[in-house]
Amino acid sequence: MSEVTLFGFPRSTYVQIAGLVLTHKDVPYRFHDLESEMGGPSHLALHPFDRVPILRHGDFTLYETAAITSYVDEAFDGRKLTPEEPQKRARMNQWISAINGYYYPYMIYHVSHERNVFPQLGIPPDEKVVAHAMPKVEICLQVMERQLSHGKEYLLGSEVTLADFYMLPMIHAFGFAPESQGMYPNFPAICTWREQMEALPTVKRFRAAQPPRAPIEHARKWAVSHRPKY
Ligand SMILES: N[C@@H](CCC(=O)N[C@@H](CS)C(=O)NCC(=O)O)C(=O)O
Repeated sequence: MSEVTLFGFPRSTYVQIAGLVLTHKDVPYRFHDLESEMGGPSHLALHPFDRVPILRHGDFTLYETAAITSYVDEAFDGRKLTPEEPQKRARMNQWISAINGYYYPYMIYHVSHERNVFPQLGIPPDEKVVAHAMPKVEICLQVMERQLSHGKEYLLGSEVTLADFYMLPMIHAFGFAPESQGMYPNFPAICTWREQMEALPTVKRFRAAQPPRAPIEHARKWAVSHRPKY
């Protein structure tokens, strides 16, 4: 098999999605930590929009998590994470789009960055950013709770799909914000889903391979380059 390399920095939620999917599909891969290269020429040569993750498979290089996860699911053996049935597949894609459009921006880009990423670098949080995001986070969690109620094991029912591996890093990272402690217990179906996800051999293997949570040094520049303002 041609060599597979995942490029990114370990705490990135999107890099974790790609890592979880590679792990679930049992694809051996090498992780190239871009932390010291972020925004520099070697990174921009891989991703012209200055983001992560990037996947390399042999001489094929790909960026954007949706493209990467679909490729990994199709190109490698193992149980499919994409439903065959068009309506189920559409529902999975609806979840992925909602995660990109609402869950990531409010839970991670707004709250996690202000509560965890910036304070760990000595940058005080902007409470206005958090206050603006929290009602939207509440809606995100309500919608997810409704989807999982009636005993659904995973977002689409009894089968784990790409949508679950998209969601897990969001729920995990927001879990480090103090706001989550008051909120998560109000969403019992989400708590059960999270426990089930964390108990999957894939997730255990992935977590065991992760380095300790270190501050994201290159995020110092986010405070000036792309911090929301209210
Ligand atoms: N549309 C991209 C979004 C990826 C993304 O926003 N990644 C974040 C990390 S979670 C990033 O690269 N941020 C810029 C940086 O770290 O400087 C995808 O789906 O892959």
